Amino acid sequence: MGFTIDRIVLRQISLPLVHFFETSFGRTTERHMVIVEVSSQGVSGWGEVTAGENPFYNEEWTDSAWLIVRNYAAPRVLNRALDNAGEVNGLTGHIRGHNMARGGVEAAVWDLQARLNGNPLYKEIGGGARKEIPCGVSIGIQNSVPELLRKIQSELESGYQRIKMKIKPGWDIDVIREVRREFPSIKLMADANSAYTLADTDHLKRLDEFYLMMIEQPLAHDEIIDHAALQAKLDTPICLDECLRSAHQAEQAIRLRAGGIINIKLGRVGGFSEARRMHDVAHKAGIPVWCGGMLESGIGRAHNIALSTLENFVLPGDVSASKRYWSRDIIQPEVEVTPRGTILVGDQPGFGYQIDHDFLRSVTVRQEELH
Ligand code: OSB
Ligand code: MG
Repeated sequence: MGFTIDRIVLRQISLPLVHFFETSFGRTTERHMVIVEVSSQGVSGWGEVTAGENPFYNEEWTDSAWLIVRNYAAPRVLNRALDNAGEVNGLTGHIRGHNMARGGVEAAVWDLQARLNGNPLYKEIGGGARKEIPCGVSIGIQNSVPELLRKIQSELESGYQRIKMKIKPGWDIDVIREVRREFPSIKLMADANSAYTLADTDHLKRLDEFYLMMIEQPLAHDEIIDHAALQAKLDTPICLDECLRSAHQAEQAIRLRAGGIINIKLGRVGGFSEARRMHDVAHKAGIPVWCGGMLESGIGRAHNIALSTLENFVLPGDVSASKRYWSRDIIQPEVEVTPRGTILVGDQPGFGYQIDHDFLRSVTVRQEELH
């Protein structure tokens, strides 16, 4: 059954992180994200734009996302008769780049469709291969090695199934050696967020000694070919993040053997339709995938949980409990993780959690309604 979106509300919210998050491109202490509410005859669907506060992970940031959603993506779906949320990707497809802004709108429309149909979101997108999502954590660069070791210890005690640590030149080999000495048998991986070049090949080769599950995006954010050259030299599998923005790029990377694993992020690829296509391409090629995170609020987190129920999301992802990020989340109940390091997938219509409207209002720093 089709539907028409008759109202879109954009909100920019601000949420302080309980602990700063540092990557090779910088430190984040407070998130500013754009939340998209799309409504049809009084029923609302919700989406989150996962862009950061600065254009450092990719070209997008909160302010660019606001303008792209308001001036380009939202008007393309507003007051248009839709047969299926799968049409949104094409309707905004002529916008160059800005996948996170497009994806925030697209995800909201999927959530709306799920609610209108009375289905859980995971079912609407063709997921449901598992009712329990295996969870890992992404741990940022810390002020000291002992602090990192303490954090890893505490996440393992919470039950998380794998540890990802951020690395950069100067915080890599020696730090990983300490981690491996302390935790010789954990599932461990490293994420460089594009901090190296092919000239660092010999240096990165030394990581093989630590039998990591994978090294994520060691080379440039827009580079596939160099990753293929590096992968040929490394035993450690390369996992691609930043450089894969579409299913087609994933196909090219697989053909070139640029990596053995793919991190799929809903925002980076522009929403569920493309995420599903990327998942299918990898699945067909025997490449496992996992769901990445962008320090999302509960809304984006709930979407990630739905995405993680697709069949080929076989590795623990970066989707973890709300309380690791926020002293209070904008959804209820908050996302919780079981002692065995999993998230249970609910069967309520839509993304499966309630919006905490009072709290949402209190963290909203700008709002605009489109008709
Ligand atoms: O590269 O996966 C990344 C956070 C911000 C930007 C990029 C990345 C990350 C994470 C955090 O690793 C994942 C999370 O806990 O949400
Ligand atoms: Mg990454």
